[in-house]
Amino acid sequence: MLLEGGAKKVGFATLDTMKSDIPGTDLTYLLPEAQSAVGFFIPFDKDMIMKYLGKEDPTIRGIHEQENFEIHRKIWKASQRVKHWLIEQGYKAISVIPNNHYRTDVPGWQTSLPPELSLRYLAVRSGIASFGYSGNVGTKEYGTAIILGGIITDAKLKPTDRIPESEGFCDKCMICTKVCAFGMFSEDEETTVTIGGETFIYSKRGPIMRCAVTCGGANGLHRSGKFSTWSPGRYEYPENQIELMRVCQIAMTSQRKRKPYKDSSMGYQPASFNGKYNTQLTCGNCNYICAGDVKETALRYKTLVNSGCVIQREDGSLEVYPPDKAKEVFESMPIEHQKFYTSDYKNKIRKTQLEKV
Ligand code: B12
Ligand code: SF4
Ligand code: SF4
Repeated sequence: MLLEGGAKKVGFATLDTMKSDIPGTDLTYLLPEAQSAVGFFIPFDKDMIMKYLGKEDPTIRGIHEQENFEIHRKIWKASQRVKHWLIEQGYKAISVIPNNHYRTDVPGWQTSLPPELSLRYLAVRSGIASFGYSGNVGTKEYGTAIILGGIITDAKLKPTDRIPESEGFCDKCMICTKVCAFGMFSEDEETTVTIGGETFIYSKRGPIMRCAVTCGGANGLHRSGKFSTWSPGRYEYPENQIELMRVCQIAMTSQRKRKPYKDSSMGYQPASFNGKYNTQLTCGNCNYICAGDVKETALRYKTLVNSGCVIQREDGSLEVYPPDKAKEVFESMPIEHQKFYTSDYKNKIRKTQLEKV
Protein backbone atom coordinates (compact mmCIF):
# COMPACT_ATOMS: atom_id res chain seq x y z
CA MET A 1 0.00 0.00 0.00
CA LEU A 2 2.81 2.42 0.86
CA LEU A 3 4.67 1.61 -2.36
CA GLU A 4 1.44 2.21 -4.29
CA GLY A 5 1.21 5.56 -2.51
CA GLY A 6 4.63 6.66 -3.83
CA ALA A 7 7.03 5.29 -1.18
CA LYS A 8 10.38 4.04 -2.51
CA LYS A 9 11.40 1.99 0.51
CA VAL A 10 9.58 0.60 3.55
CA GLY A 11 11.09 -0.81 6.77
CA PHE A 12 10.00 -2.00 10.20
CA ALA A 13 11.17 -1.34 13.75
CA THR A 14 10.01 -2.70 17.11
CA LEU A 15 10.02 -1.57 20.74
CA ASP A 16 13.33 -3.45 21.09
CA THR A 17 15.05 -2.10 18.00
CA MET A 18 13.94 1.49 18.85
CA LYS A 19 15.02 1.20 22.50
CA SER A 20 17.19 4.14 23.60
CA ASP A 21 17.36 6.91 26.18
CA ILE A 22 16.33 9.52 23.56
CA PRO A 23 12.65 10.46 24.02
CA GLY A 24 12.23 10.89 20.24
CA THR A 25 12.49 7.11 19.75
CA ASP A 26 9.63 6.27 22.14
CA LEU A 27 6.90 4.53 20.12
CA THR A 28 4.55 4.52 23.13
CA TYR A 29 4.29 8.31 23.33
CA LEU A 30 1.77 8.37 20.45
CA LEU A 31 0.38 4.86 21.01
CA PRO A 32 0.75 3.45 24.57
CA GLU A 33 0.11 -0.14 23.31
CA ALA A 34 2.72 0.19 20.51
CA GLN A 35 4.79 -2.84 19.51
CA SER A 36 6.17 -1.79 16.11
CA ALA A 37 6.54 1.06 13.65
CA VAL A 38 6.69 1.27 9.87
CA GLY A 39 9.06 3.78 8.27
CA PHE A 40 9.02 4.90 4.63
CA PHE A 41 10.07 7.78 2.37
CA ILE A 42 9.10 9.62 -0.79
CA PRO A 43 11.85 11.43 -2.77
CA PHE A 44 11.81 14.88 -4.38
CA ASP A 45 11.93 15.20 -8.16
CA LYS A 46 15.63 15.51 -9.19
CA ASP A 47 15.01 18.02 -12.03
CA MET A 48 13.02 20.27 -9.72
CA ILE A 49 15.89 20.22 -7.19
CA MET A 50 18.28 21.59 -9.85
CA LYS A 51 15.81 24.31 -10.86
CA TYR A 52 15.25 25.27 -7.21
CA LEU A 53 18.95 25.33 -6.29
CA GLY A 54 19.82 27.18 -9.51
CA LYS A 55 17.02 29.77 -8.99
CA GLU A 56 16.21 29.22 -12.62
CA ASP A 57 13.47 31.85 -12.54
CA PRO A 58 11.60 33.61 -9.72
CA THR A 59 8.52 31.38 -10.07
CA ILE A 60 10.43 28.22 -9.07
CA ARG A 61 10.26 28.88 -5.31
CA GLY A 62 6.47 28.69 -5.27
CA ILE A 63 6.35 25.67 -7.59
CA HIS A 64 8.86 23.83 -5.44
CA GLU A 65 6.99 24.73 -2.23
CA GLN A 66 3.83 23.21 -3.71
CA GLU A 67 5.77 20.04 -4.55
CA ASN A 68 7.07 19.89 -0.98
CA PHE A 69 3.54 20.20 0.45
CA GLU A 70 2.25 17.66 -2.05
CA ILE A 71 4.83 15.07 -0.91
CA HIS A 72 3.79 15.65 2.72
CA ARG A 73 0.13 15.18 1.68
CA LYS A 74 1.02 11.94 -0.17
CA ILE A 75 2.84 10.67 2.92
CA TRP A 76 -0.16 11.43 5.11
CA LYS A 77 -2.62 9.78 2.69
CA ALA A 78 -0.47 6.63 2.36
CA SER A 79 0.00 6.41 6.17
CA GLN A 80 -3.73 6.83 6.78
CA ARG A 81 -4.55 4.08 4.26
CA VAL A 82 -2.27 1.61 6.08
CA LYS A 83 -3.53 2.80 9.48
CA HIS A 84 -7.17 2.17 8.49
CA TRP A 85 -6.27 -1.23 7.05
CA LEU A 86 -4.50 -2.25 10.28
CA ILE A 87 -7.52 -1.10 12.31
CA GLU A 88 -9.82 -3.18 10.05
CA GLN A 89 -7.60 -6.20 10.84
CA GLY A 90 -8.24 -5.60 14.57
CA TYR A 91 -5.00 -3.79 15.47
CA LYS A 92 -4.43 -0.36 16.97
CA ALA A 93 -2.56 2.05 14.70
CA ILE A 94 -1.70 5.73 14.37
CA SER A 95 -0.07 7.76 11.59
CA VAL A 96 2.79 10.10 12.52
CA ILE A 97 2.14 13.66 11.32
CA PRO A 98 5.21 14.09 9.08
CA ASN A 99 6.20 17.62 10.12
CA ASN A 100 5.34 20.79 12.07
CA HIS A 101 3.88 18.78 14.98
CA TYR A 102 5.69 18.61 18.32
CA ARG A 103 5.49 17.31 21.89
CA THR A 104 3.64 20.20 23.47
CA ASP A 105 4.01 18.53 26.92
CA VAL A 106 7.75 19.41 26.92
CA PRO A 107 8.25 22.88 28.50
CA GLY A 108 9.70 25.30 25.95
CA TRP A 109 8.68 23.05 23.03
CA GLN A 110 8.28 26.16 20.84
CA THR A 111 12.06 26.55 20.71
CA SER A 112 13.32 22.95 21.18
CA LEU A 113 10.75 21.42 18.76
CA PRO A 114 10.75 17.87 20.25
CA PRO A 115 9.20 15.39 17.80
CA GLU A 116 6.34 13.08 18.83
CA LEU A 117 8.42 10.40 17.11
CA SER A 118 11.70 11.14 15.36
CA LEU A 119 11.13 9.91 11.81
CA ARG A 120 14.89 10.11 11.14
CA TYR A 121 15.66 7.71 13.98
CA LEU A 122 12.87 5.40 12.78
CA ALA A 123 14.26 5.60 9.21
CA VAL A 124 17.84 4.72 10.14
CA ARG A 125 16.91 1.98 12.59
CA SER A 126 14.45 0.32 10.19
CA GLY A 127 17.10 0.43 7.44
CA ILE A 128 15.25 2.53 4.85
CA ALA A 129 17.99 5.19 4.97
CA SER A 130 21.21 6.09 6.79
CA PHE A 131 22.49 9.31 8.36
CA GLY A 132 24.31 11.86 6.22
CA TYR A 133 26.80 14.17 7.91
CA SER A 134 24.21 17.00 7.78
CA GLY A 135 21.88 15.02 10.04
CA ASN A 136 19.52 14.49 7.12
CA VAL A 137 19.02 10.83 6.26
CA GLY A 138 19.19 9.39 2.77
CA THR A 139 20.20 6.68 0.33
CA LYS A 140 22.71 6.19 -2.50
CA GLU A 141 19.92 6.52 -5.08
CA TYR A 142 18.14 9.63 -3.78
CA GLY A 143 20.69 11.30 -1.51
CA THR A 144 19.03 13.17 1.35
CA ALA A 145 16.29 14.82 -0.73
CA ILE A 146 13.61 12.58 0.71
CA ILE A 147 10.66 13.16 3.04
CA LEU A 148 9.90 10.59 5.72
CA GLY A 149 6.70 9.01 6.97
CA GLY A 150 5.77 6.62 9.76
CA ILE A 151 2.97 4.53 11.26
CA ILE A 152 2.90 3.07 14.79
CA THR A 153 0.91 -0.07 15.60
CA ASP A 154 0.36 -2.73 18.25
CA ALA A 155 0.79 -5.43 15.56
CA LYS A 156 4.01 -7.36 16.13
CA LEU A 157 5.97 -6.79 12.92
CA LYS A 158 9.30 -8.39 12.10
CA PRO A 159 12.08 -5.73 12.26
CA THR A 160 14.28 -4.98 9.27
CA ASP A 161 18.03 -4.40 9.68
CA ARG A 162 19.80 -1.05 9.61
CA ILE A 163 21.99 -0.22 6.62
CA PRO A 164 25.54 -1.20 7.74
CA GLU A 165 27.75 1.85 8.33
CA SER A 166 30.11 0.77 5.52
CA GLU A 167 27.20 0.73 3.03
CA GLY A 168 25.78 4.18 3.76
CA PHE A 169 25.70 6.87 1.05
CA CYS A 170 27.62 9.54 3.00
CA ASP A 171 31.29 9.81 1.99
CA LYS A 172 31.85 12.89 4.21
CA CYS A 173 32.51 15.16 1.25
CA MET A 174 31.35 17.94 3.64
CA ILE A 175 29.58 19.85 0.86
CA CYS A 176 26.44 20.05 3.00
CA THR A 177 28.35 22.07 5.62
CA LYS A 178 29.15 24.73 2.99
CA VAL A 179 25.54 25.48 2.00
CA CYS A 180 23.98 26.47 5.31
CA ALA A 181 23.91 30.28 5.45
CA PHE A 182 24.05 30.39 9.26
CA GLY A 183 26.08 27.20 9.97
CA MET A 184 23.45 25.12 11.78
CA PHE A 185 25.66 22.04 12.09
CA SER A 186 29.28 21.62 13.06
CA GLU A 187 32.02 21.04 10.48
CA ASP A 188 34.19 19.02 12.86
CA GLU A 189 32.22 17.79 15.86
CA GLU A 190 29.96 14.74 15.74
CA THR A 191 26.97 13.37 17.66
CA THR A 192 26.65 9.67 18.43
CA VAL A 193 23.29 8.08 19.23
CA THR A 194 22.63 4.46 20.17
CA ILE A 195 19.25 3.03 19.25
CA GLY A 196 18.35 -0.63 19.82
CA GLY A 197 22.05 -1.46 20.38
CA GLU A 198 23.13 0.14 17.07
CA THR A 199 25.26 3.29 16.90
CA PHE A 200 24.65 6.14 14.45
CA ILE A 201 26.87 9.17 13.87
CA TYR A 202 26.14 12.59 12.33
CA SER A 203 27.23 16.20 12.84
CA LYS A 204 26.76 17.97 16.13
CA ARG A 205 23.75 20.27 15.91
CA GLY A 206 24.17 23.98 16.57
CA PRO A 207 21.29 25.93 18.12
CA ILE A 208 18.06 25.13 16.23
CA MET A 209 17.55 28.90 15.77
CA ARG A 210 20.42 28.97 13.23
CA CYS A 211 18.18 26.94 10.95
CA ALA A 212 14.87 28.42 12.09
CA VAL A 213 15.95 31.97 11.17
CA THR A 214 17.24 30.92 7.74
CA CYS A 215 15.08 27.97 6.72
CA GLY A 216 12.18 29.92 8.27
CA GLY A 217 12.91 32.63 5.68
CA ALA A 218 13.99 35.62 7.82
CA ASN A 219 17.57 35.45 6.50
CA GLY A 220 18.84 34.28 3.12
CA LEU A 221 22.32 35.67 2.47
CA HIS A 222 25.07 33.06 2.92
CA ARG A 223 27.91 34.07 5.24
CA SER A 224 30.19 34.27 2.16
CA GLY A 225 27.90 36.91 0.61
CA LYS A 226 28.22 35.01 -2.70
CA PHE A 227 24.78 33.39 -2.87
CA SER A 228 21.51 33.26 -0.97
CA THR A 229 18.60 30.98 -0.26
CA TRP A 230 15.24 32.06 -1.71
CA SER A 231 14.91 34.52 1.19
CA PRO A 232 15.73 38.21 0.55
CA GLY A 233 16.97 38.67 4.17
CA ARG A 234 20.54 40.04 4.28
CA TYR A 235 21.80 39.66 7.85
CA GLU A 236 25.37 39.36 9.13
CA TYR A 237 26.55 35.90 10.17
CA PRO A 238 26.15 35.63 13.97
CA GLU A 239 29.41 34.34 15.47
CA ASN A 240 28.01 33.46 18.89
CA GLN A 241 24.79 32.75 20.76
CA ILE A 242 24.24 36.37 21.89
CA GLU A 243 24.67 37.63 18.33
CA LEU A 244 22.39 34.85 17.07
CA MET A 245 19.58 35.81 19.44
CA ARG A 246 19.97 39.47 18.48
CA VAL A 247 19.83 38.71 14.76
CA CYS A 248 16.87 36.34 15.25
CA GLN A 249 14.89 38.98 17.10
CA ILE A 250 15.50 41.68 14.50
CA ALA A 251 15.19 39.41 11.44
CA MET A 252 12.06 37.58 12.55
CA THR A 253 10.27 40.79 13.59
CA SER A 254 11.16 42.44 10.28
CA GLN A 255 10.13 39.36 8.31
CA ARG A 256 6.55 39.76 9.56
CA LYS A 257 6.44 43.25 8.05
CA ARG A 258 7.50 42.06 4.58
CA LYS A 259 4.97 41.41 1.85
CA PRO A 260 4.37 37.69 1.12
CA TYR A 261 6.42 36.48 -1.84
CA LYS A 262 4.33 37.12 -4.90
CA ASP A 263 4.32 33.66 -6.46
CA SER A 264 2.17 30.53 -6.60
CA SER A 265 2.50 29.36 -2.98
CA MET A 266 1.63 31.16 0.23
CA GLY A 267 3.48 28.86 2.66
CA TYR A 268 2.28 27.31 5.92
CA GLN A 269 1.72 28.31 9.54
CA PRO A 270 4.50 27.02 11.86
CA ALA A 271 3.06 25.44 15.03
CA SER A 272 5.64 27.26 17.16
CA PHE A 273 4.16 30.66 16.15
CA ASN A 274 0.71 29.48 17.35
CA GLY A 275 -0.33 29.45 13.72
CA LYS A 276 -0.26 33.28 13.70
CA TYR A 277 2.26 33.90 10.94
CA ASN A 278 2.77 32.28 7.56
CA THR A 279 6.19 30.98 6.57
CA GLN A 280 7.14 30.48 2.95
CA LEU A 281 9.88 27.87 2.36
CA THR A 282 13.16 29.35 1.19
CA CYS A 283 15.98 26.95 2.08
CA GLY A 284 16.32 23.18 2.67
CA ASN A 285 19.77 23.50 1.03
CA CYS A 286 21.42 20.86 3.25
CA ASN A 287 18.63 18.44 2.36
CA TYR A 288 18.62 19.01 -1.43
CA ILE A 289 22.35 19.41 -2.03
CA CYS A 290 23.21 15.78 -1.36
CA ALA A 291 22.42 13.52 -4.31
CA GLY A 292 23.99 10.40 -2.77
CA ASP A 293 26.51 10.46 -5.61
CA VAL A 294 29.58 12.66 -5.28
CA LYS A 295 29.62 13.99 -8.87
CA GLU A 296 25.93 14.89 -8.82
CA THR A 297 26.31 16.51 -5.37
CA ALA A 298 29.25 18.59 -6.67
CA LEU A 299 27.14 19.69 -9.66
CA ARG A 300 24.28 20.72 -7.36
CA TYR A 301 26.77 22.67 -5.21
CA LYS A 302 28.21 24.47 -8.25
CA THR A 303 24.68 25.30 -9.38
CA LEU A 304 23.74 26.72 -5.95
CA VAL A 305 26.84 28.87 -5.43
CA ASN A 306 26.40 30.37 -8.90
CA SER A 307 22.65 30.90 -8.51
CA GLY A 308 22.87 34.49 -7.27
CA CYS A 309 21.07 36.38 -4.53
CA VAL A 310 17.39 37.13 -4.09
CA ILE A 311 15.94 40.56 -3.40
CA GLN A 312 12.29 41.51 -2.84
CA ARG A 313 10.55 44.51 -4.37
CA GLU A 314 7.99 46.61 -2.47
CA ASP A 315 5.11 44.74 -4.17
CA GLY A 316 6.38 41.39 -2.85
CA SER A 317 7.89 40.07 -6.08
CA LEU A 318 11.28 38.34 -5.95
CA GLU A 319 14.18 39.06 -8.29
CA VAL A 320 17.47 37.17 -8.66
CA TYR A 321 20.81 38.85 -9.47
CA PRO A 322 24.52 38.00 -9.30
CA PRO A 323 25.78 38.88 -5.77
CA ASP A 324 27.33 42.31 -6.50
CA LYS A 325 24.40 43.43 -8.64
CA ALA A 326 21.94 42.23 -5.96
CA LYS A 327 23.78 44.35 -3.38
CA GLU A 328 23.68 47.36 -5.73
CA VAL A 329 19.97 46.96 -6.52
CA PHE A 330 19.17 46.39 -2.85
CA GLU A 331 21.09 49.49 -1.76
CA SER A 332 19.31 51.59 -4.40
CA MET A 333 15.93 50.80 -2.84
CA PRO A 334 14.39 53.22 -0.27
CA ILE A 335 15.87 52.77 3.21
CA GLU A 336 12.31 52.40 4.55
CA HIS A 337 12.15 49.19 2.43
CA GLN A 338 15.73 48.04 3.10
CA LYS A 339 15.08 47.98 6.84
CA PHE A 340 12.88 44.88 6.52
CA TYR A 341 15.88 42.87 5.25
CA THR A 342 18.99 44.05 7.09
CA SER A 343 20.08 45.38 10.48
CA ASP A 344 22.49 47.67 8.67
CA TYR A 345 19.83 50.26 7.90
CA LYS A 346 20.42 52.37 11.05
CA ASN A 347 24.02 52.94 9.92
CA LYS A 348 22.72 53.78 6.46
CA ILE A 349 20.22 56.32 7.82
CA ARG A 350 23.06 57.88 9.86
CA LYS A 351 25.32 57.95 6.78
CA THR A 352 22.60 59.56 4.63
CA GLN A 353 21.97 62.20 7.32
CA LEU A 354 25.71 62.93 7.53
CA GLU A 355 25.96 63.20 3.74
CA LYS A 356 23.06 65.69 3.73
CA VAL A 357 24.81 67.77 6.43
C1 B12 B 1 12.23 19.43 14.88
C2 B12 B 1 12.51 19.31 13.43
C3 B12 B 1 13.32 20.27 12.84
C4 B12 B 1 14.01 21.36 13.66
C5 B12 B 1 15.21 20.73 14.38
C6 B12 B 1 16.05 19.80 13.50
C7 B12 B 1 16.77 18.71 14.27
N1 B12 B 1 17.97 18.41 13.86
O1 B12 B 1 16.25 18.16 15.20
C8 B12 B 1 14.42 22.39 12.56
C9 B12 B 1 13.35 23.47 12.45
C10 B12 B 1 15.75 23.10 12.79
C11 B12 B 1 14.40 21.50 11.33
C12 B12 B 1 15.08 21.77 10.21
C13 B12 B 1 15.07 20.97 9.11
N2 B12 B 1 14.24 19.93 8.85
CO1 B12 B 1 13.09 19.16 10.16
N3 B12 B 1 12.08 18.17 11.38
C14 B12 B 1 11.97 18.26 12.66
C15 B12 B 1 11.19 17.06 13.20
C16 B12 B 1 9.81 17.52 13.63
C17 B12 B 1 11.92 16.32 14.32
C18 B12 B 1 13.45 16.26 14.14
C19 B12 B 1 14.13 15.22 14.97
O2 B12 B 1 13.91 14.04 14.81
N4 B12 B 1 14.98 15.62 15.89
C20 B12 B 1 15.70 14.64 16.69
C21 B12 B 1 17.15 14.39 16.15
C22 B12 B 1 17.28 13.77 14.78
O3 B12 B 1 17.80 15.58 16.14
P1 B12 B 1 18.89 15.88 17.23
O4 B12 B 1 18.85 17.36 17.51
O5 B12 B 1 20.16 15.35 16.77
O6 B12 B 1 18.37 15.06 18.52
C23 B12 B 1 18.87 15.29 19.79
C24 B12 B 1 17.91 16.06 20.66
O7 B12 B 1 16.93 16.71 19.88
C25 B12 B 1 17.31 15.02 21.59
N5 B12 B 1 15.94 14.59 21.22
C26 B12 B 1 15.60 13.86 20.17
N6 B12 B 1 14.28 13.60 20.19
C27 B12 B 1 13.78 14.19 21.29
C28 B12 B 1 12.49 14.25 21.81
C29 B12 B 1 12.24 14.92 22.99
C30 B12 B 1 10.87 14.92 23.55
C31 B12 B 1 13.31 15.59 23.66
C32 B12 B 1 13.06 16.32 24.93
C33 B12 B 1 14.61 15.53 23.13
C34 B12 B 1 14.83 14.83 21.96
O8 B12 B 1 18.17 13.90 21.54
C35 B12 B 1 18.98 13.91 20.39
C36 B12 B 1 20.42 13.52 20.65
O9 B12 B 1 21.06 14.47 21.46
C37 B12 B 1 11.13 16.09 11.95
C38 B12 B 1 9.79 15.34 11.78
C39 B12 B 1 9.74 14.17 12.72
N7 B12 B 1 8.65 13.97 13.39
O10 B12 B 1 10.67 13.41 12.81
C40 B12 B 1 11.45 17.01 10.78
C41 B12 B 1 12.45 16.48 9.76
C42 B12 B 1 13.64 15.97 10.50
N8 B12 B 1 12.85 17.69 9.06
C43 B12 B 1 13.15 17.48 7.83
C44 B12 B 1 13.75 18.45 6.99
C45 B12 B 1 13.76 18.14 5.51
C46 B12 B 1 14.30 19.62 7.53
C47 B12 B 1 15.08 20.70 6.81
C48 B12 B 1 15.89 20.32 5.60
C49 B12 B 1 14.19 21.91 6.51
C50 B12 B 1 13.26 21.80 5.37
N9 B12 B 1 13.37 22.65 4.39
O11 B12 B 1 12.37 20.97 5.35
C51 B12 B 1 15.98 21.19 7.97
C52 B12 B 1 17.28 20.35 8.14
C53 B12 B 1 18.11 20.74 9.36
C54 B12 B 1 19.19 19.72 9.71
N10 B12 B 1 20.36 19.76 9.05
O12 B12 B 1 18.98 18.90 10.60
C55 B12 B 1 12.88 16.05 7.42
C56 B12 B 1 14.21 15.31 7.24
C57 B12 B 1 14.24 14.40 6.06
C58 B12 B 1 15.58 13.76 5.91
N11 B12 B 1 15.87 13.34 4.71
O13 B12 B 1 16.35 13.63 6.87
C59 B12 B 1 11.99 15.52 8.62
C60 B12 B 1 12.22 14.08 9.02
C61 B12 B 1 10.51 15.73 8.20
C62 B12 B 1 10.02 14.62 7.29
N12 B12 B 1 8.83 14.14 7.53
O14 B12 B 1 10.70 14.19 6.38
N13 B12 B 1 13.64 20.36 11.53
S1 SF4 C 1 26.83 16.28 1.21
FE1 SF4 C 1 25.97 14.22 1.53
S2 SF4 C 1 27.70 12.82 1.24
FE2 SF4 C 1 28.57 14.88 1.53
S3 SF4 C 1 28.96 14.98 3.78
FE3 SF4 C 1 26.93 15.86 3.43
S4 SF4 C 1 25.50 14.17 3.73
FE4 SF4 C 1 27.55 13.27 3.44
S1 SF4 D 1 17.54 23.90 5.97
FE1 SF4 D 1 18.88 25.59 5.36
S2 SF4 D 1 19.13 26.83 7.21
FE2 SF4 D 1 18.32 24.84 7.85
S3 SF4 D 1 20.15 23.65 8.39
FE3 SF4 D 1 19.65 23.19 6.25
S4 SF4 D 1 20.89 24.63 5.05
FE4 SF4 D 1 20.84 25.38 7.17
